[in-house]
Formats: sequence, structure tokens, C-alpha cells
Amino acid sequence: MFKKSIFTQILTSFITFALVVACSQNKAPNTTTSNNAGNTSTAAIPIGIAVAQTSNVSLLGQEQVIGAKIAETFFNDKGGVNGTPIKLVFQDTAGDEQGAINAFNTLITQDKVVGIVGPTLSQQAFAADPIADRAKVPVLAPSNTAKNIPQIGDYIARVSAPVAVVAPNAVQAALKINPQIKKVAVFFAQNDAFSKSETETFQQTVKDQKLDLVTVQKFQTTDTDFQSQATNAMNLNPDLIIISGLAADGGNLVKQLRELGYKGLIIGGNGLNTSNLLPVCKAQCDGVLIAQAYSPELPDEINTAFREAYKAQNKKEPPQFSAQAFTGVQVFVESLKALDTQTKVNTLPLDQLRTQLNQQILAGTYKTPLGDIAFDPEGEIKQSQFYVAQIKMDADGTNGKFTFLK
Ligand code: 1QQ
Repeated sequence: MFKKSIFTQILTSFITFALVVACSQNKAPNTTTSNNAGNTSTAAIPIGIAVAQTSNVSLLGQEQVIGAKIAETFFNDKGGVNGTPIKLVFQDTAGDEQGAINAFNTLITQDKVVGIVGPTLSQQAFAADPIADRAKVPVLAPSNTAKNIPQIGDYIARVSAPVAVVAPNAVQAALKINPQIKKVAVFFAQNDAFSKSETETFQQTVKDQKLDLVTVQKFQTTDTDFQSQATNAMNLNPDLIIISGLAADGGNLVKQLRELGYKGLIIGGNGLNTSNLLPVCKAQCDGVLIAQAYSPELPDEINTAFREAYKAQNKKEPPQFSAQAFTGVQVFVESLKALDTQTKVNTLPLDQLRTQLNQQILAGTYKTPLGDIAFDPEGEIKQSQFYVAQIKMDADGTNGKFTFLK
């Protein structure tokens, strides 16, 4: 038997090592591979989806998963990125900051995604987005509506319009339904960045409308018992109550206010903007007003396609969080296509691709289920249409839906 000399063995090991290192570093995401039939094909372009698939926050995150998956199928059926498919890589953020940080790190360094749609909460975005920004990985925030999200860094943009422009619409709608409203009680979750930001907007709107802000009650997103705050507020006889929290806590608060006998209008903020709220407050959800950055009824071609795909799968109208997640994936796909027509994206090293993709995202305009959108230089969404929905529950309280006010 032929025996390799020590020198040949060392040389072979060295060459193998050098090749592995060269291939693993800075690899463009869509390398050419061979399939079993021996044909060469181009591997899919990985886009990261970092949303809450577990924890209480999954009441919101589940809708994002659905929207993103519909986008993956929809755009791949249309040829992906000029013939190259995209592939969504999901990393569960769960509901806290550390979960989002872990998901972002894995997507950036291990999955080598070109960009990230996520996370679910602003509270998580303030912790995880700086990591993507430092790594120069573009992030599209699908549901981060607190003040100062795009300002986290050059690589952070959002497809989720800020509370400052969305939330006041709910107050206008409440005043249209009941022009007699004078006394307003406001509740917010003090351990959540979005809720703190949204309540500032609501409280300012109440003042701007010359209404009387009779009390501000605080709670935690982990609370289940709201008796003392609800009683404090009801003692002041408000005729409007505004809640900034998340779905589980917000739903319980609505329920307990009604059980204590509150009869006036209730506005829920964006954290209550999901039909996953309905099993929490059941019949007591009826009448809750929630401002919307999306309407299923928008007649644009892409929304019609998205709406049909969503309805075929889920047998109900698509919610805002699904539409925004779809839009996040869409912006990545269309920006990749635009970039690819200038420079083939599969020839670019990953770091260059991420940087150029970020520039392309900010430069483009997009026809999405949210309507026509674009970004300002900081990454803030430019969007023009907003809506208000009201929850209508069936008499038995098991089924309900969001009806859009005209
Ligand atoms: C935010 C939000 C969440 C309530 C959406 C899921 O708007 O955290 O900014």
C-alpha cells in the first residue's frame, strides 16, 4: 500500500483547512450547488424572520409568521429574485429582549441571511436592532411602532407606521361615535417600550382634543388582575378608556372593566390588534376600537392577491400584522430584484450585498398590501392610508371580527 509521507499529509490537511476557511468566510448566500440529478442550480436567498413564535407575545407573532410565509410562496411563484428563489429562515424571538438578541445573532452569523424582518415588539427592537446595525445587516421592522425605532441606526427601517400617526385615529373615531365624551381614563403597561410610547401619543391627543384626562393607570404586561386600577379609574366616571398594553393583559383588562360595570367606549392600542384577543375577553371584547395601518378592503392588485391567499388558508380576513410581515418580505424581494438587475446579487460577497441592499431598500417605492409605501432617509415608512376597526362579537361571545368604520 502506498503510504503518504508526513509532508504530504500535512500539506493535504493544510490545503483542506484553507479551503474550508475560505469557503466559510464571507460567503455569498446564494452559492451555486448541484442537485442529485447533477444539474447545477442556484440556492435560495436566505431572508431572516425573527418574530415571537412562542410566549404570550406569540398571540401577535403567529400572525406575522403566516403573513411572511404567504409572501415567500407568492414571490417565489412569481420567479423570486429574477429567477432565484428566496428562502425564509425563521428564528423564534419569544417575547423578551434576550430571545430577540439570540435570534438576531443566529440569523446574522450562522444562517447568513441578507436581512431580517423582525422583531415583534419595540421593547425587543431596542435591544436587538443595534446588533444588526453594527453588523451592517438591514432590518425591516414589521410591528415596531414606538417613537425612535428607525433612529436606532442606518440599517433599521420599518414597514409599521409609528403610533404617533396611527393611534390618534382611534380617538377621532370614538368622538364621532360619541361626541359627548369628556372624561378620559388612560391605562398603559409600564414595562413595555411600545406601550409607553403609545400612551404618550394617546395622552397628547386627549389634550389636543380638549378632553379631560381624569387618570393615568399603570400595569405590567405580565399582570392578570387589574381590579385596583380598574376600580380607581371607574370611581372617576370616565366616558372613554384607552388601553396601551399587549394582547393577553389588554384582553383581561377589557374583560375586568366590563365585569365591574364600565359601559363607555374602550380604545385598544396596537398591542390589542389581533383576533387572538377575542378568546381572552370573549363577549366583553364587543365594541373595542382599534386604529389600523392596514385594511383588507384596499382594492389594490397586490392586496387583493394577498387577501385571497390569506382567506383561502385561514377562512377569515387578513389582520394588520400579517399584512405588515408580508410587506417586509416584499420590500426585501423587490429591493433584491432591483439590485440584481444592476449587479448580480450572487456574485457579491455577503457584506457588500447587505450594504447595497440597505441602500436599495431606502431608495425604492413599493406597491404593497398597505398601499404605496416608501422610506425617508432615516428608514421611517411613508404611508398615507390609515383606518379604524371596531370589534363585533356574536351574542354568545365565541366568535367575533374586526369591522372597519367608514
Ligand atoms: C410595538 C408594537 C406591538 C404591540 C406590535 C406587536 O406595536 O411593540 O411597537
